Amino acid sequence: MEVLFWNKELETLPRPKLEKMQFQRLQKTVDQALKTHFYQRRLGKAGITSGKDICCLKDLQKVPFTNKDDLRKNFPFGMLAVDFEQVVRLHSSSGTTGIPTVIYLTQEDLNRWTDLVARSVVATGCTKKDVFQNMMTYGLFTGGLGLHYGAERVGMTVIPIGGGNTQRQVHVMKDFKTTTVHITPSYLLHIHSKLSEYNMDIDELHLKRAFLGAEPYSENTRLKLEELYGIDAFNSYGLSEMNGPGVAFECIYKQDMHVWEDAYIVEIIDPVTGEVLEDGAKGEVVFTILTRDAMPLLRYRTRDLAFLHPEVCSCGRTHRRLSRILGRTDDMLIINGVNVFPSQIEEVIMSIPEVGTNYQIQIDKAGALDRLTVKVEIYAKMFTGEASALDALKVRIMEKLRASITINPRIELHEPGVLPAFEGKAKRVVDTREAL
Ligand code: DLL
Repeated sequence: MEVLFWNKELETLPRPKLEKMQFQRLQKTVDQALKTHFYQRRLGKAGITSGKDICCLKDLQKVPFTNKDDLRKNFPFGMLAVDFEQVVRLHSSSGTTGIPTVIYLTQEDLNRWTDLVARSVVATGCTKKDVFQNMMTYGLFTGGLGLHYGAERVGMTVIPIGGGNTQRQVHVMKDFKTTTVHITPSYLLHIHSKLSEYNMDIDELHLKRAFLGAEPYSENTRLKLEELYGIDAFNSYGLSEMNGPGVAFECIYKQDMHVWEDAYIVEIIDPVTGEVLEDGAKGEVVFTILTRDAMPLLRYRTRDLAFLHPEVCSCGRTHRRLSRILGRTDDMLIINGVNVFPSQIEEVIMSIPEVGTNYQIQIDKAGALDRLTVKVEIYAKMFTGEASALDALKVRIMEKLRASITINPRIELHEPGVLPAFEGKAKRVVDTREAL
């Protein structure tokens, strides 16, 4: 396998040099953050009034955490560190509560982000010969424009189609011989279930790779998609607060995602105590962005759970790798007292060959007790055989799930196309307990 680099020097910088660069950038970032009232107060309380108060990288631990609530409370301009006229772009998200958060970028910030995305796509083997169909939503969501500019900078042929209109997506893929797609894993699964309806065969497409991200998914889902399409699927992680995609990306070895550490300091903390954990230990991911003037964010708590690989990657990059996101501090379900992560359920059902491309997790009340139902679509051919085969499959799914999550779920088998499908981020869990 040929390892390609966008900026070999930066990507393979020896760790001592990389850490020196981080330290210098951290001091500057703290000074920049101190231009906002928010950080003047927050850092002032911790005795930090200048970047010079940070004397080594470890001193970052003196800096208090920032969280989503801080962004909401200071909406819209409370965390802006430059004159508004210097801002050339903003992105915004309206989380589940509907209170928006906003991220600002100067022209320089945008250039730096674009470069990180260019670096990410080249790490997967992309060159200007590739045709890139960007099937993420454009607009305030960062998935569309973020990848768009990075792929253009590499010189790839960009098709800015955005999300939705599945039939057209498939035709465009065929007509322009798309080699690379950027898409949520749930939407790529859904598209596969539609191919026969559009009389399209996978062999008519020229797909080589997919960048999958923006939502949690299991390793088994990746493997399934790689097999269904005959492609390499690369995990891509990011969040609007840290610009968007291009924070961490897999290289051709697909052994988890390099965090671009010249631009981000990543820490893994104990989500309860806030203590910083060693590499290899699972905890909450915390980022400090080092290359954004318009809106510096220090020690931002993502609520995503993962771990860092201490070992060096075969590609030669020195930037540490972040594991797949294993769950979120706020997505754990408590079902009759047992803790269950949706990711555990997905990992199991996607390992069962008869299971198709969509599923849903439902929790409701049956009397005083919680009831977990896992609804899965299975391939149509299963419904033409013996009813007893369906019963046996139900039992097999139930037993495999029970072995993983320790409780008995009800299993519903559905034909393809019955469960709600998603063109952007999927909503897999329907929990109606509180509504009762
Ligand atoms: O989803 C940015 C992005 C766009 C990443 C396109 C990758 C590709 P937000 O809408 O702010 O930004 O959502 C960020 O999505 O904290 C994770 O919980 C989740 N997430 C993003 N990528 C992954 C991934 C974008 N590869 C939130 N695996 C994050 C698991 C992911 N979860």
